[in-house]
Amino acid sequence: MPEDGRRVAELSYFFPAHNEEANLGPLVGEALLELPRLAERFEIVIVDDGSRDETPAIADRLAAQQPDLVRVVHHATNLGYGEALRSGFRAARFDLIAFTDGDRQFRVADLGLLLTRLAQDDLPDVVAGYRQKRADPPIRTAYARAYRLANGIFFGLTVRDVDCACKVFRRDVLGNVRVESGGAFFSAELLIKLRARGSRLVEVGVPHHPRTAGSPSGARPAVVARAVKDFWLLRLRLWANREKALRRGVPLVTSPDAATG
Ligand SMILES: Nc1nc2c(ncn2[C@@H]2O[C@H](COP(=O)(O)OP(=O)(O)O)[C@@H](O)[C@H]2O)c(=O)[nH]1
Ligand SMILES: [Mg+2]
Repeated sequence: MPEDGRRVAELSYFFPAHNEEANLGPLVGEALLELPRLAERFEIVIVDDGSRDETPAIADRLAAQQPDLVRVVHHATNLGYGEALRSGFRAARFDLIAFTDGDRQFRVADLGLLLTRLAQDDLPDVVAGYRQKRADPPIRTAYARAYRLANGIFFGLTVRDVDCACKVFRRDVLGNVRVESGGAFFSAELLIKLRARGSRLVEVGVPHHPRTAGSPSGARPAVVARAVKDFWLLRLRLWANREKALRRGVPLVTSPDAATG
């Protein structure tokens, strides 16, 4: 719960799930328990990214059990991590939008740390978590360090943990941001473009837990190759014509601001 004990009025929470059959039920159960402590009204959106295990059926069952609180977006085929986040943002209906991964490496209750920070006097637009101690194999930490360095050098992006999948956004800042990557570069591109639009982004440390079910795919060669391609595409487009590059694509959410932005 946010430290001052106050709940936010409304919160959309979503998570991407690709072959997460063992994590889905427990994560939705956790969210149904924790979100009422954080928000007066909330919704849970499961984004099934073309899973080939029992994820689609389990997701439908969970939504049928709680039709007012749980919804599902299915991708017919596997479109990638960024496309899964894009679908989550598009489906979200409330003014505050949060996501975590669907593999239970973050705790839903820890979104409270982010919401507490969001309510502080400087009124940030985005609160991004950073993993206090990353619970992944050392090779992933090494990759992440190199990636952070590259984002810093080529985009001036100085956040501690670009890919930390524990973030909260005010809806209105997302109405002006367009992200083109559909892969793992999505999170970096989103933060780069939010900064370019002058959004206030702050960071808060969050615990990170080892994956206990399912298998990670974030470092697969195809995933990394797609991210590298999207990284350079954005860099070249920004060099060629910065304003035009920022206007490419569709806004992440629809909002009154989007019409003018
Ligand atoms: N890697 C990957 N993850 C996906 C995809 N679509 C959805 N996800 C979800 O994204 C989250 C992070 O994936 P994971 O494989 O654990 O990546 P890691 O934490 O970076 O090792 C999980 O919730 C996945 O279920 C996809 O196409 N690729
Ligand atoms: Mg993971």
